[in-house]
Amino acid sequence: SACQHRRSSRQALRVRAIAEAERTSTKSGSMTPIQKEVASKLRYLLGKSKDYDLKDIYQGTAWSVREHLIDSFENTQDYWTEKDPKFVYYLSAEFLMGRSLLNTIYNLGLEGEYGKAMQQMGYKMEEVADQEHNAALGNGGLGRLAACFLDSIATLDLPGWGYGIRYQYGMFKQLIKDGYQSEVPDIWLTEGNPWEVKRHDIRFEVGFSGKTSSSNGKTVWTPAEKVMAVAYDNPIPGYNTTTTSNLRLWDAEPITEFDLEAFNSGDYEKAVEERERALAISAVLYPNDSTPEGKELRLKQQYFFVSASLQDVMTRFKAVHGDNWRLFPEKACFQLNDTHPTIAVAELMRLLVDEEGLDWEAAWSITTKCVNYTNHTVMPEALEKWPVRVLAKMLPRHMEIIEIINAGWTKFLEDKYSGLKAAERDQLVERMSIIQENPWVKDEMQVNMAYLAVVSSSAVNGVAYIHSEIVKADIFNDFYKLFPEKFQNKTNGVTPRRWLAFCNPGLSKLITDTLGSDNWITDTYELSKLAKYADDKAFHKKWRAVKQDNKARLAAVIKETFGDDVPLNALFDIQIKRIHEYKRQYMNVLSIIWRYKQLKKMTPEERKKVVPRVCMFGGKAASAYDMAKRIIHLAVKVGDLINKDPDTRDLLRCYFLPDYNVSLAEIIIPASELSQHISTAGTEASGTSNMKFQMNGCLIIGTMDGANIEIAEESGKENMFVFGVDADDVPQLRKERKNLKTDKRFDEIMADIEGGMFGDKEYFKPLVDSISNMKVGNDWFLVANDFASYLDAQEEVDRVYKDVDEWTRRSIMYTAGSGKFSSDRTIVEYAKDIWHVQPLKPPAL
Ligand code: 9GP
Repeated sequence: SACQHRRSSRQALRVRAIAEAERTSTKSGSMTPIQKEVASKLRYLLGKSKDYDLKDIYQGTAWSVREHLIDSFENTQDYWTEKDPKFVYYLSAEFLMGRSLLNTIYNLGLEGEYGKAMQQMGYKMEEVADQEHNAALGNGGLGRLAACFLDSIATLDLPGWGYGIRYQYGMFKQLIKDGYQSEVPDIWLTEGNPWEVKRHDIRFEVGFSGKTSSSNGKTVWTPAEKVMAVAYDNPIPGYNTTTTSNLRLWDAEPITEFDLEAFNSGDYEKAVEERERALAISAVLYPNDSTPEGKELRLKQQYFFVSASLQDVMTRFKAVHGDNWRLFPEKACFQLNDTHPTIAVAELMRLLVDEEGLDWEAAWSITTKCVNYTNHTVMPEALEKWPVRVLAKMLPRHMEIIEIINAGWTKFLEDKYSGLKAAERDQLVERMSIIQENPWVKDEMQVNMAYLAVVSSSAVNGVAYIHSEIVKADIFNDFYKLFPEKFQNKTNGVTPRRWLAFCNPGLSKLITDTLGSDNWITDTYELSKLAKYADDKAFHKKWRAVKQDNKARLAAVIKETFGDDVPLNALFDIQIKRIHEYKRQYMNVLSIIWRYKQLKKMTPEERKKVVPRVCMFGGKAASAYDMAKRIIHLAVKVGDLINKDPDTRDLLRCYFLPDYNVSLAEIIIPASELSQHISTAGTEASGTSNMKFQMNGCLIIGTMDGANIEIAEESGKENMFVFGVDADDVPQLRKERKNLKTDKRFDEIMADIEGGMFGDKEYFKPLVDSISNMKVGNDWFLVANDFASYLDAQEEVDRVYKDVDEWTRRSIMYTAGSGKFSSDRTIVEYAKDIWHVQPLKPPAL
């Protein structure tokens, strides 16, 4: 296109300009030290002394930043090794890091130097940063939380590392073709990754299947298959501190690269078979969120990274403390991020008993002191259960260990409840047993991983107040009654660095100028001082100007994606998150349809009074989640109709932004005015984007669910658009749903979709049936129950938006009330109440 052409010729001009500047400045010695570093990387690493494009500039810059990062990393790790403090190890199958360049530059305080160097070279830092691939080793909230936690752990100088898998392919890239989602592999490593360091010498064997035997009272496991786990370190810089921590990710490699014998005998396939099998383990992230698939490969991945991580930690411990294993809990603790790493419990027992020769009781005492578990969901399908058959085949020794743990556990329960009637006791023991019958598959026993985690952990926590209450009252109630002291709440948080300071430079500057310092970046409670300005008209003006600039930045993305100009006076209304029935994007689409129908009926005079809206969706559906994919299609088709309609297009738009990811969120969130967090009460464990929106002064329409409740407490419930049934009422309402007299507006919209207003009648039928035809679906997430009050809340949104002062006042109150939701606060609580780790700041370099 002409636009592209202009861009590339502009770029060519600039490339010539740098080459020229470099030539003359090298002579005159006027290149800044950073500029020299970048030029040197371009020349000696990428072999480019001329004709670089923007991608090359990114690479040169990133490789140069990496050197600063590694200096800080080594300094930290050496210091920690010398001091030997207690460490926390965050075991997680997902780390959704996003891009690293700007974050690293800012965290290390190098923005001045790099900014200047980029400027001299004729580039803007943002456009260079834009070249980086997103590291998408996570699905959504759970993986992004792990990334925010690492940032806070480093910023707070806490000795702690993350451990996970270096997936070859991360979260799939989402394409929207003819309005349908399609998935394309995320190829993110082909251009090299400046943010990792391969540790050729740090490698551990991980075995699978085979058999166990016993000799001299010791159990010996002889795996039939082995792979090598090789470490890749990803340094994690803290903000404004000397600490650079570590995320160690494991890559699977074959033990023998190539079977020469097979090759020589002409069997090429066999020659590479071991290699293929090994590579498959760390090949791909399972693209599920709250609905994991029970695939064997997934269990293999879980065991693979957990085993390598434990062996790694234990090797370091042994190098200093020999076999003084009693000291281990004073030096290490493990946080299980959801049930995915729970096999760690059996692996730690195996390593201590079989490999280190401890007796069972001693090993159990150590294990239970070291392990803690965070639950992130109440969705029963996401609480992993592995068939005994699968576990016994893939990890025979671990299955034996789980059986011994369960035998001890059920014996304990029988003794504890010996006073109960036999039938009642048996029922209770069966209910709480780690190994249970699968109610859906005849004669299949399964291991309930969440129960294994609860039984083996020192602490179990939920991720928002209401969620932790549900954990105690519902999903682990029997366990809670036995060990109330084990259960805690740790309300999630997000890093204010990435999610306010760096992604919203305009607001960040305004806040710093207003408060007279940037201390809020590490002490977000300072933001509460903004409340003083909530009614200050001069401040309002500046606040709104920042939002307007950010809206223009998002509008440019829409223009580039859809070719549409969106009205900048419209209310920017956002729902970005994984597509799931419980999150109710569907309900949002229905309300957009209703809005459209109303607009169509209005006279031109009436339309003049309407608040224009641009509604935006973003999010991926798990590849096998059929209903979620239908919801995406409906959102797209509704947009297709509305966005073209000359009667309404100035007043209403609907866009489904493809391939939602971290860096897109960094543009969307600062530009948002209203964001939707509308899950059925009691279903969203916490949510974390709600916190990011709040920090960026975006108003929330939401249910009393997850962290929304605490956000309302901090920023004022009266400033939020709250609607919908309460969590306590949900079970009863579900039972009564069949008899509900549905709202007329709801019925009308159902009939419209069914009647083909958006085309694809057949495709949308299951969607319509799921919430309105009680013979087919049961409206489990109570869309119909909440629809009327949702529309009321939406009307209230329009009313308040017209009152510019009131809207701005509320917006300021959101940011002012967001102090609690820094992940620094969350991590301080984990460190104090669960991990018992202390800050240890390395000396300056
Ligand atoms: O669905 C929860 C989400 O509510 C929460 O904010 C996030 C981080 O705690 O975890 C999500 N859970 C999962 O993705 C799977 O358990």
